[in-house]
Amino acid sequence: TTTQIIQRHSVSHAGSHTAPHSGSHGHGGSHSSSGGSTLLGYIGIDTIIEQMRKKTMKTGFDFNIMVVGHSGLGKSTLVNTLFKSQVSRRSAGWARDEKIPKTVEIKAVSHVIEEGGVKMKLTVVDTPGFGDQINNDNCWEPISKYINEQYEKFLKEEVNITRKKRIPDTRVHCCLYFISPTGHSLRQLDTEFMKRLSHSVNIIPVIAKADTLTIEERQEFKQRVRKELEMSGIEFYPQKEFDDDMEDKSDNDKIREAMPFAVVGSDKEYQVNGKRVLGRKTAWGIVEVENPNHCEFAQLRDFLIRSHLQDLKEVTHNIHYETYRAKRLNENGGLHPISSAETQESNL
Ligand SMILES: Nc1nc2c(ncn2[C@@H]2O[C@H](COP(=O)(O)OP(=O)(O)O)[C@@H](O)[C@H]2O)c(=O)[nH]1
Ligand SMILES: [Mg+2]
Repeated sequence: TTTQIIQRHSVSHAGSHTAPHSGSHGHGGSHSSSGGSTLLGYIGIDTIIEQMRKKTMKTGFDFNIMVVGHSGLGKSTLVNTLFKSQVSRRSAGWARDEKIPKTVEIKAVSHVIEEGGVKMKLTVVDTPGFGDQINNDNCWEPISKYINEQYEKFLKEEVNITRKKRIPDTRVHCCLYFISPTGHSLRQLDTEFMKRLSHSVNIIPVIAKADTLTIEERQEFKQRVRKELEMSGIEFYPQKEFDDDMEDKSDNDKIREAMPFAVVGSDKEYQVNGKRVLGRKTAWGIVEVENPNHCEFAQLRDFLIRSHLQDLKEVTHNIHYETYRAKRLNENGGLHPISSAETQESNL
């Protein structure tokens, strides 16, 4: 990480005339050891990381996940699992034994989760049973509408003459699509939905209720689903075309080969080997939701939160939102801002 350096420990780095906010060099143990460049001494470019860290700590960030799929596939349960698992075990105020009601409308639930001083507002958008009607022809429409409404809200804030310093972000950063664990193939509705929405949102397919398949069936099914998605030309997240470099590509290839993650959800805790774990109790034992030998929930969670959260947000902003924005501004006949009266009206 060091630049071309002559090791000079006494460099009096730019600390004195950096940001007007005082104390910005309090943390910077890193710069004194990195020395200075040959001609200029230490400039302090590397402190941008620390500066960004501080900003993020102060403002926090939004992260929005949506779940979609046939009713009864365990969407609401998985939402609870996410909130109850390591992601949020420490967050207070989560009612322990709430019964999950049948979801009847698109509903967003938010929790602010704090870890290491960083606040994340995690919102999960639960959608009602999708494909429950006899005629499912247009059942992706309300979901597509919701996704676009969030883009529209963001756009209106952006083109407003008096802009907020920080626009609240309700855009859907990823859409978990639940595939029924039939062991056969995707249904037409699945491919139809993913095809239609894959260009407006990051779609992450998952195999629901994976505990109903044997290990072998699971592997076979995963392979078949991947093949079918490929044949239908469906690009799920992480999309190959957005891999930035070879390192990205090789990391993402591994993930793509492991997808769709076969997950199990539960909001009940059991005692296993002296530890409390989230699990499903069956006549032959407990399926531990967060145990990587039992299912791929932990992998999915780590993928969403630990490795790809920032990228999900960036792809949403730079690709999906950008596409929406370009289309809208074209329709609007150029860049003239939408009047504030109009904005207010539509916010009602
Ligand atoms: N076997 C199994 N059952 C599950 C799983 N997740 C949820 N269920 C059960 O499936 C039923 C429907 O769950 P729910 O979360 O309401 O599904 P939703 O309609 O997709 O929101 C409930 O009885 C859950 O307890 C799972 O991973 N495996
Ligand atoms: Mg539900």
